[in-house]
Amino acid sequence: KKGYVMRKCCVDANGKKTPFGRRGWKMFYCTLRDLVLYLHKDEHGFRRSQMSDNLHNAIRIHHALVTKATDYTKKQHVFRLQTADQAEYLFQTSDSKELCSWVETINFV
Ligand code: I3P
Repeated sequence: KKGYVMRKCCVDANGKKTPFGRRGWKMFYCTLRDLVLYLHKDEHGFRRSQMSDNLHNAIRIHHALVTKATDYTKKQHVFRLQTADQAEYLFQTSDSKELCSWVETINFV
């Protein structure tokens, strides 16, 4: 699965709250492949990058937990991703169909 999403970092991989200045929303082209969520500036990111660059901004979703972020009311169609290494992110999708699709796809792999 692929598509544009907005991402916000909430908790870093060490389990500590992401510091102010790095908590903003940012747009990414997101590609889910082999238990990894790759985040690129646009849809050409994969083609342009070396695999080492691809992994730089990637999130491993093995043993991750994905839920609709119904408690986050500032934006619509948002899901929460909690990784095995205790990082936490919010992702805003374009509509409710996309939201369900991302949540189901990530939970299914
Ligand atoms: C953050 C940015 C986020 C905001 C966050 C700010 O600032 O304004 O949009 O989250 O608030 O810290 P910065 O870009 O300087 O990191 P919301 O959109 O959810 O309000 P937060 O610290 O309450 O998460």
